[in-house]
Amino acid sequence: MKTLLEDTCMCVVNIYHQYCILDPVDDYLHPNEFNKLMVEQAQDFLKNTKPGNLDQPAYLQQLFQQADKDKTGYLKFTEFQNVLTPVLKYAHEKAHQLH
Ligand SMILES: [Ca+2]
Repeated sequence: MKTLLEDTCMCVVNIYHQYCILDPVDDYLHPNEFNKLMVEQAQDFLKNTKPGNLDQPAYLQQLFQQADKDKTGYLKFTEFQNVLTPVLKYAHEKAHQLH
C-alpha cells in the first residue's frame, strides 16, 4: 500500500498530465492549459495571493513566466514545480489559519 504522501504526489502528477494533454497533446503545460489548470484546481490560491495591482489573467501570466525558466513558452514538469512551491506554501499558511 502506498503512503498518503506517495498517493498525493501521484495525484499531482496525474493532474499535471490531465491538463498537458488538452491542446496540444504532449507532456508540457502550454499557457492555455496552465491557465485552465490553475483556475480549475487552484482558484483559492489565485484569489488570495493575487497582487492588488494585477487582474487574474495578468497574475496567471506572471506565474507562468516566472516558472518558465528556460523561456520556451511552455512548462515542463520541473518548471511546474516552481508554481507548486507557492501553492504548497499557501496551503501550509492556510493550515495555520493565516488566510
Ligand atoms: Ca519551459
